[in-house]
Amino acid sequence: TPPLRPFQITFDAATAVVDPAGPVLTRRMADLEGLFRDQRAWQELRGSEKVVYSVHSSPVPETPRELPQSITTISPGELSGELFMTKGHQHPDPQGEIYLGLTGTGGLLLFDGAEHAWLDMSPGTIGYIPPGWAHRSVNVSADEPYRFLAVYPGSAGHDYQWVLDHGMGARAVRLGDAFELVPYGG
Ligand code: M6P
Ligand code: ZN
Repeated sequence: TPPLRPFQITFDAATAVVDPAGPVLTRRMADLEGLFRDQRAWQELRGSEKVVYSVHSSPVPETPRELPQSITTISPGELSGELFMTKGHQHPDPQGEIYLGLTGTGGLLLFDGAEHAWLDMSPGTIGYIPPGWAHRSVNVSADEPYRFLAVYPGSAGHDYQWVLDHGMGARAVRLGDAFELVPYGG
């Protein structure tokens, strides 16, 4: 592929439309196997058409030295109290990443294998993901989508098995009008 020329990308924070557009990924319950605490409830809903989150990318490719971007939109919702979330991943090549909150309210859960951290995210917040920290996003609102822009090194990669093997250190669970973080196993 030829080197990229400088170009402008516009996005609409209200709709997640990226122009020019790259790949769009849609994740439903069936794509989130082994991640929710209540596996019985997950089994019952695994055939659901409901979109848990979608990822709209720009055309910048995931190749070394490039800086791809994507806008992720997480629907409001929960499974047995556990808030809708992304799969979460670790970068096989440990490199950092930044998230910028666009709409709604969410959280960025990070885990380095020993310690977890939680960053509240809302429009205008930059969440910094240091190298070596697995990361998952959560929508903490009961009625509004949570949307954020991600910028990451094109050679970082996505390791999803790491999260299945190590967990994320904590889970975000609805508590009345708010939420609480509970131990990953609990
Ligand atoms: C952000 C970025 C992407 C990631 C997406 C969804 O947009 O971190 O690289 O793919 O969130 O998260 P996940 O890959 O964990 O499902
Ligand atoms: Zn990442």
